Amino acid sequence: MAYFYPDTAHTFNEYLLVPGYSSAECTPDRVSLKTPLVKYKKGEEPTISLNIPMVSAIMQSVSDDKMAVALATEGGMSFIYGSQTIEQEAAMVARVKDYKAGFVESDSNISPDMTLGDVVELKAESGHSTMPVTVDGSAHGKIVGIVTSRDYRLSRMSLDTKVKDFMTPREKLIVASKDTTLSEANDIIWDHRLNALPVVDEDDNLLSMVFRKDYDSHKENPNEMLDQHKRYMVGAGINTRDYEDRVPALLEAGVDVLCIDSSEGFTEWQKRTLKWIRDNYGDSVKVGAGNVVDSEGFRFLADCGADFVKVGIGGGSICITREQKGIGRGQASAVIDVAQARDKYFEETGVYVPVCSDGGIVFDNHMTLALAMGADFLMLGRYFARFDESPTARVNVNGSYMKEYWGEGSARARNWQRYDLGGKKKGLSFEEGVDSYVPYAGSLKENVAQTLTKMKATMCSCGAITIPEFQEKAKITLVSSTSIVEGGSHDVLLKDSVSTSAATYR
Ligand code: MZP
Repeated sequence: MAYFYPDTAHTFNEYLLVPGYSSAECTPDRVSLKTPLVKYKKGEEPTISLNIPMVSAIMQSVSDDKMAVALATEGGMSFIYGSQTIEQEAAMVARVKDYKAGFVESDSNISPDMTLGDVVELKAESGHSTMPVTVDGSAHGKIVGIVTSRDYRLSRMSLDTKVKDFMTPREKLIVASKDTTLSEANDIIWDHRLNALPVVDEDDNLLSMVFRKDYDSHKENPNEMLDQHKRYMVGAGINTRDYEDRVPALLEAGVDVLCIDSSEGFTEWQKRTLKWIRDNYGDSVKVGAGNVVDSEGFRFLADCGADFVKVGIGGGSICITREQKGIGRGQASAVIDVAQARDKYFEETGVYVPVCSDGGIVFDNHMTLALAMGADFLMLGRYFARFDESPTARVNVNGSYMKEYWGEGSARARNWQRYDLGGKKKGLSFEEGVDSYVPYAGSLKENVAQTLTKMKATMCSCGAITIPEFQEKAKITLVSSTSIVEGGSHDVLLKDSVSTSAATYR
């Protein structure tokens, strides 16, 4: 007879945290959100810890190199999507590893034969007043000068004046060579009182620009996830089919952590993939596995050698697996069960295998709840898809800005490897995800800062200033459906809605 779970499966929305005693030391500025990313032995430190407990989902519409740089800057990590060719994925990883913070590709470039009128137009379009002049007007052409607003006087000059007649020419420019570090570049900027420093190769081709205004912002990122060579850290998704080719290519590109991306991780295919990695690289290559939703699945993957285990089936915002196949489990119940299995495993073996709660986070407070329930970190798709840095188009839908967001199991992504589990290539026979819009929310930096402020405030309300302490002290209660209603504003007329209907009435 089938096994019946004794308890109903619950989602995050059905729980609340009950505040605990907060001492005077318990203040948000003292809260550390550092959390292990990969397994470690009792008494040892994990080789990789995240500075904030957030990673971005292994999805086409979420994690490319741009997202990876933005998130690593804030202390989290992206997992570049694996549903692309090995070469494309490795190239994205390489771009993150090659990214030099503070060195930006110039996006406002002109050629010497363009006119002052062109400069004015470009400035209005891009908002940039510093424009490198290259022979062909491209971002990497041979540099022949630079134009800043100090080079022209609109009231005295004709808009037909050629750029070459008023630019600061190459012989008067201070430039840096390609091996210059950011701190050396900043010294040059300060010593010569520059606003911008072009970086060029040995043939004088423009590589990037370093701007004075970026100097301070770089210093403002104390949480940056950097490897020992001060490069941003990045993860990447792999599948259970082409790992013998994909893994070496990603490692060659400099990837820091891998993760088997699959809708179901409790499979022989994952065991084989993990075994192949351990046989070929020992423990030097870090690889997470998943997804599972119960203790049995966790133990299986931990025994197979996973460096972390990802939890969640069917809870993703774009996921219709539960409708299509009738499988899954309420995300909160899954996290609670797996986190308990992780603690038991730690007691028995002395090995701590971090748990990642993947999917189903709707509100910021769900993230805090997931941590309280035992998750070490969170994988988020919808949350990050809304930001400027996600790879998808921003579109205007009925007067509101939206970003596109589609599931890996949608016909658009066609990531059949994620859903067929393993074996012979079968192709996507039915969809398990949808193609959708999410409300555009602006920059990652501002949104993440806001979320973390709330997270830290909640932790303080529960008397904790570290994630392990929070997990130890958190008191969590299930809530009835009426108390969920009580949790929002109720029995009042919101001013926004009143003025809207008043306006409609008029
Ligand atoms: P969410 O943060 O948008 O709620 O969920 C993101 C997670 O949903 C991903 O990390 C992945 O585990 C899962 N996912 C991605 N695509 C699909 C799908 O098409 C999906 N069904 O379930």
